[in-house]
Amino acid sequence: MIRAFFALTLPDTALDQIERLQAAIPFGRAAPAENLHLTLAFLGEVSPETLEAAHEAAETLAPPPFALELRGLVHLGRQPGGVIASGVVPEPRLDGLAKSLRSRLAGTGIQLPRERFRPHVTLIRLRQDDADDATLARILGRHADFRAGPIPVTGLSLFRSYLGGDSARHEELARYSFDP
Ligand code: 3AM
Repeated sequence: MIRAFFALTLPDTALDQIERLQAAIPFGRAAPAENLHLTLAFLGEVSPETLEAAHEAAETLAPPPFALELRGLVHLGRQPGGVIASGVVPEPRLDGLAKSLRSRLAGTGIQLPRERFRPHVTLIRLRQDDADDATLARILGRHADFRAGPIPVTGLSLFRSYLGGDSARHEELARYSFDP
């Protein structure tokens, strides 16, 4: 089985802005630049046949190119633990892209996790004893004005995720470019 997900990748300018922010947060494990992405749809563990069906579904997407901006920080998951992620300035074309992708995947019979789409970029992974509530709230507040972008969305990628060790390793299996 193959653990896979669809995501947007980030340009170097945004990666640099993120790296500076990560360096300013004194706890947790910073996600390495090659792992930074915005997940559109998590497939879970799928067979090679299902992966191929997902690949074919993604090839039919043709949204107009648009741009995103990251804004602010949020804590996701249960505290203690969870992750610090950046939020995304609301963008209907991003929601539309995630919806089209997910409905095409569902059309091939792929069962996706039920959670609604909550755009974010995971920046820091927290261990249980990394930060108490007050420390976390202080850090989120201190960096509330964090911005990164613009992030041109000219395509999306299919990633394989290898778990194990301290952080997952991601391998880009395919890239789908949107024609202008
Ligand atoms: O790094 P982010 O948060 O964008 O959270 C996981 C990660 O996204 C998400 O898939 C991405 C690659 O691992 N993910 C992992 N397990 C998940 C699940 N059961 C999940 N998303 C939804 N349901």
